Amino acid sequence: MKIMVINGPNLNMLGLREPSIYGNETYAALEKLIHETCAAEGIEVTVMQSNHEGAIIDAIQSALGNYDGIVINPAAFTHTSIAILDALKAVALPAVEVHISDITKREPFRQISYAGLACVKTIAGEGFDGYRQAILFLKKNRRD
Ligand code: CA2
Repeated sequence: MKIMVINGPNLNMLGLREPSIYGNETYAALEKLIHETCAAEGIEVTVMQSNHEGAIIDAIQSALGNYDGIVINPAAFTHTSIAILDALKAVALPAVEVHISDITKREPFRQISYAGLACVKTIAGEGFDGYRQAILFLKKNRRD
């Protein structure tokens, strides 16, 4: 099984600011957790982060025919990007939306998720462990 993990804008700043919301751990630590989880589960993984909406759309499109599922934290683009929603719909791969914080308990503008409309599951407020849960969910619900 092969999955793509896509992280949106500013997630590369994790651990450097706002530890009360996103914790003290760095983006490098998040990548390590994802690689370790996938290695333990026998899953091949590509992890990417971009601050650019178009690069995220290109990554989603490139998953078609090459990956079995997507884990995506579109970060702030979650709440604004119909283009990312359309890309997820276009590839129609099983996708799980992850948010480190609980977006349902934050500002009203964070409670709207466009990307989530094309995802089979949303995991929010579980910290970095949400990525591990998303990977396990994709493995368990793998389409053959
Ligand atoms: O909770 C999440 O994972 C978010 O997707 C994170 C986004 C935010 O815009 C979403 O509403 C929820 C923010 C990404 C990282 O932002 C940082 C801001 C300051 C310091 C470090 C990271």
